[in-house]
Amino acid sequence: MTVQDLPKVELHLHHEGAAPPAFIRQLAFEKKVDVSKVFNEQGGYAFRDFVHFLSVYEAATSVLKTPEDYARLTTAVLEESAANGVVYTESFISPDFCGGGDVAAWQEYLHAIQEAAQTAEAKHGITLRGVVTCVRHFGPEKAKASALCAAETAGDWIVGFGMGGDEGQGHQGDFAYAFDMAREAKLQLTTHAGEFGGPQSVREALHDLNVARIGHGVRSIEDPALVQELIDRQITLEVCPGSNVVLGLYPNFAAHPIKRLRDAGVKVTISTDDPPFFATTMRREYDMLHQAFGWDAEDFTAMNVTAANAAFCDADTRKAILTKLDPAT
Ligand code: MCF
Ligand code: ZN
Repeated sequence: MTVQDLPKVELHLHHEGAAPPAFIRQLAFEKKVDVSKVFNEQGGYAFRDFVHFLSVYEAATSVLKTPEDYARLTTAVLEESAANGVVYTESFISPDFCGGGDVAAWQEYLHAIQEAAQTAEAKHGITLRGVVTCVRHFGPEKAKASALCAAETAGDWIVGFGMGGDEGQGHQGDFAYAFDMAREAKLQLTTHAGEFGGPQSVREALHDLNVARIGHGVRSIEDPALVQELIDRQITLEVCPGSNVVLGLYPNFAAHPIKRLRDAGVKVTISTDDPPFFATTMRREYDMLHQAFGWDAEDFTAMNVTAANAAFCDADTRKAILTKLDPAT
């Protein structure tokens, strides 16, 4: 058995960002939407840089128009994740794309997604939970509408609230109202920081939003006092090495700070972010990390246990995941 075959926990996956290109092309064909600008000549997603990636993401997402489309997307995404050995995943789902921030419409999308997830769980043994995610460059008002959708549907399945998008726009604290609403609804919190925003954005995430996890967070390595704060506060980083390499943060896996963060004592976990956009899969991430750092099955299992312990799910679900990671427990 290679490290690629291990059962895996993935905490950072954008629902639309995991859409196989062929799936988006098929929906575009059915709905007569022109998505030619979204793809390169090889049929993969085409983007020049981070800001262009965000607009290509939104253009690809524009073909997803109904709850039924999201049910089909969920089936396609979970089939791919299960084929990569993922046993538990939390995906980022945005009311902005699923009903435009309207609570009743959001509930319909959510119902369709959950139903597809239930079928996938029965078929492939993969468990999905949802993290409602606002989009930073859509601004604080839209984030409040997303937080209301999140609060109205919080429970065993919608387990968290988070934020992605362009870190160049505004500050984490501009979204404190939305995060406070989500916290009051007993949702657990994460936000993208320390990717393009640098260490200061991680400090803002910790101090202004009081999140338990950070999406990426890798640029914390540039600030030793911040690394110590992550350790002291037991913050878990949702690290997506392949995404960081493709978006140009680091030239290759060997230069990625995930090992230095882990060696320092920070809780790190491994995810793909938007796998087809970054030409990656969970199996490939494990393979590349094994090659770059020599990590073995024991290392990866330890990081999967860290991920299971940082998952936003309930205690019974967590226990079931931990058993899958190590049947001896
Ligand atoms: O993690 C990557 C890169 N950094 C920031 N944001 C995103 C990433 N992938 C998707 N996103 C954002 C993007 O703005 O999340 C939103 C997209 O619109 C979707 S959340 C369901
Ligand atoms: Zn992300």
